[in-house]
Amino acid sequence: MKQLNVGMIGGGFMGKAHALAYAGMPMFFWPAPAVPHRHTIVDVTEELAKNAAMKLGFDHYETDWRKVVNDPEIDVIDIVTPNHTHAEIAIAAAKAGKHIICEKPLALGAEQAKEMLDAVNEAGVKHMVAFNYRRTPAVALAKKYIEEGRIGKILSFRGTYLQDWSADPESPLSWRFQKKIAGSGALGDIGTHVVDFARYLVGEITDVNAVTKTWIPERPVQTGGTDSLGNVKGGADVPKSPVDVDDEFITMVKFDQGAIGTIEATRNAWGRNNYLTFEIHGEKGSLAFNYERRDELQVCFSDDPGDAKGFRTVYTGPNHPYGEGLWPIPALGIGYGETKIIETYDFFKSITEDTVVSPNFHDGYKIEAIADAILQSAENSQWVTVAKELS
Ligand code: NAI
Ligand code: SOE
Repeated sequence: MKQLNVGMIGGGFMGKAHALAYAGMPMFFWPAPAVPHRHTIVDVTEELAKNAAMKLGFDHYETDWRKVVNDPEIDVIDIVTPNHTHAEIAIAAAKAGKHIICEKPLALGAEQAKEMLDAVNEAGVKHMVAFNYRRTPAVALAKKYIEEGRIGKILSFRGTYLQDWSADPESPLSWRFQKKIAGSGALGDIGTHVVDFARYLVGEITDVNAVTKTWIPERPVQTGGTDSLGNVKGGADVPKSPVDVDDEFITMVKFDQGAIGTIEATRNAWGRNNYLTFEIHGEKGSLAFNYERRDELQVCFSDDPGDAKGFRTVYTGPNHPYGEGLWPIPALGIGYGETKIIETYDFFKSITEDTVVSPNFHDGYKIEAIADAILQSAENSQWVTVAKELS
């Protein structure tokens, strides 16, 4: 069985999720396309890197990502660092001939994302951007129904991503609230997951008309680089600094095939946790999904008997996408980890079978262009057409 050596850059929340996926993927999908080997992990200090290596099962650790990117033993570079570092690491990794999986959002904006896309294309390496939620089996099932024409021509898409971890003004100013590190706020951090759903399920977004809001203009400065996602609060004695990104956005969208829709995201919605949803209406039926009930797809077909018409629940399991690798009875329940395991499986398959995997840097670039258009639209209070050459 082929083994691929992974060099992971960053040992925080996503470091843990991706390491779990490397360990778990062959247990779920056997024979695995290749066995991921956790070779080297990088973090910014010796202490962080050493701890991450022990905790996440890597053989080696480093504090300089450049050494790992240029290590001939490494096959795959996994970028799980804050957003402002993605481009430099990915471009260097492409030049070194490594296959790359990079966390979302791909970059700080479309211009930077294009440089990353050019670098991987020039190098001929495999590339993926980690919008893992589309690999939830219920979301992949929605895609299957749409491709089979089960809901007919799509009329509309409504997508939300609502969380509440930053609703408290004492939730600190981590890297996610700083434009120079994050690029944007709720838009880049969570709204892009919905944009990925919209493009995956419906088609290309051509026009946007948006509003953005920053509800909490300053926050206590967080100590340390890792974002505690509001689980550690600032105190009255902690100095505050300005937030220069959006807390919330809502946009209308138009799609290339004629559908219309809305996309919104906020991290200030008390009571909402990982409320990542879509509802799609077609000429012959509707589909609805909420990640907080991730084993379920709500379906309604126009030819359902009149006395049984209404949404009903399909619980995903062995008969559905990725069912062969997951649990043997519907509704045993998958978690966040399984979405990352499936992502790893598809990425490794693209490497060993030499195929194109999606979402890749091209998708990441298009999503950045849509995010840029959303910010521009909000600033100018008008419809903005996403650059034509991207479609
Ligand atoms: P985090 O704050 O938990 O961890 C980031 C880690 O990277 C920290 O340990 C930090 O010390 C390290 N780091 C920073 N600069 C570095 C450098 N130059 N070299 C090596 N290590 C460095 O952040 P988290 O939540 O893991 O986010 C990382 C990326 O993953 C972000 O782009 C974020 O948007 C994305 N993300 C994606 C999720 C998804 O569902 N797909 C979920 C959470 C985050
Ligand atoms: C914080 O909003 C966060 O960790 C995002 O960065 C992820 O992309 C999302 O999936 C979960 O929430």
